[in-house]
Amino acid sequence: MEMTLRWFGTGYDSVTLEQIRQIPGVTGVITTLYNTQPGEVWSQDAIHKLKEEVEAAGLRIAAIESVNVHDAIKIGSPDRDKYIDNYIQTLENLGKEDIHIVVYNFMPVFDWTRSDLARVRPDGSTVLAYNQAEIDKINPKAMFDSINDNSNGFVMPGWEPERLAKLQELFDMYKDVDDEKLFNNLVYFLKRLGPVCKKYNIKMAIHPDDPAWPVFGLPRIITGKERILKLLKAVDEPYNCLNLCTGSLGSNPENDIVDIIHATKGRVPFAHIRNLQYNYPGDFQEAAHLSSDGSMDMFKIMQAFYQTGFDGIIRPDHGRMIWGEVGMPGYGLYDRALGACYLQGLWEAIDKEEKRNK
Ligand SMILES: [Mn+2]
Repeated sequence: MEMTLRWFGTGYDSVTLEQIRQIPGVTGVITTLYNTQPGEVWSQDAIHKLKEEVEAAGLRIAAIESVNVHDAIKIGSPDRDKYIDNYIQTLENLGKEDIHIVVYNFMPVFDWTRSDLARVRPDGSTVLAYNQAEIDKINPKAMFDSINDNSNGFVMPGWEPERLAKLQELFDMYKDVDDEKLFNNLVYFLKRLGPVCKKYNIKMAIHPDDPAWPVFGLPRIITGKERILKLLKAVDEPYNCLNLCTGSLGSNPENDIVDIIHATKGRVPFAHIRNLQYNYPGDFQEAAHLSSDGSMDMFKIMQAFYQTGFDGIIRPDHGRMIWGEVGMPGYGLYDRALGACYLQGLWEAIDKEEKRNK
C-alpha cells in the first residue's frame, strides 16, 4: 500500500508539494494537467515538466486523476472516434513518461454533485454536504453558479466554467442517452483503449458516480456492486479496473463497501478512502476520516483491503476545512494529512496483527 495525496498543480492548489512531502508516509501525488480541456491531447512535454516538478520535491506521480472523457464519447456522437484517438495519444504520452494509473469517470455533464460546499458542523469545521431536497429545488445552471461562488476562488475539478457555457447544449445532446446506451458507449471506449493500455501497462480506473444515483435526470451507471461487476466483466482485462471510492459508493447506505472490496479483488489499483455521515435519507455530509466521526467502519474497510491483498495506492479523500485554513473545499491540507496518518495507523495495526496471528 502506498499513501498519496491529491495535488492540483502549482497555481491551482493552496497546498504545496513541500507541504505534502512532510506528511508522514506520503510518497506520491495524484495530479492532472489542470489547464487542459476534455478531448485535448496532453503533450509528452507538458507531462514531463509536471513529472519533473513533482520529482524535484521528492515525490512521484502515482496516478493521473483525471484524464477527463469528452462528452462526444459518452454520448456516442459520430465524432467520438476522433476524441478517442486523442485520448489514446494522451495515454501513449503518459505511458512514455512511465505513468501507469489513469482515473476517469463516465458521468454525463456533471462530475460529483453537492448542495453545500461548507456546511458548518458542531465543532466549527466545515464539510461538503448533499441534500436531495435542495438539489431538487434548483436547476443545473444555479447548481453551477453555487459551486463556483462558494469554492473560495478555486476552480473545483469537474466544475470548470467552460462546461457552464454549453450547459443547455449538453443536456440536449444527452436527451436520448439512457443507462444502456451510456454503458455501451463506455464499453466501446474501453475496448478501443486496449492496445495502448497493454503496450504501456496502463490501468484505466473508473471513479464511481457521486452521488450514486441519477441527478438532474441524467443517467448514472457506476453506482454499486452489480453494475461495477458488469463493467469489469464486459471488458474482462486487467487494464479495465476500478478506482474504489468509499465516499462516492457510500453515498448510498445500501452499498456494502466491505463486500464491494472483496468482490472487486485484483481489479482495484487505487482507492479513495474517506468517511461520511448519514443524517437521514437524502441527506449526508462528509466527515473526518475516523470511524467515530461518521457512519462508516474505517477499520473494516482497511481490513478488507488488507485481506484481499491490496497492493495499490490509496489517498485520503475530501477532508473537513479546519484550523482556519482557506483552500479548495474538501481539499485542504490539514484534515487530509490527519486522514493519511489515521489510515496508515489502521494499516500498520492490521498488518502487525495479521502477521502475529500467522
Ligand atoms: Mn473519490
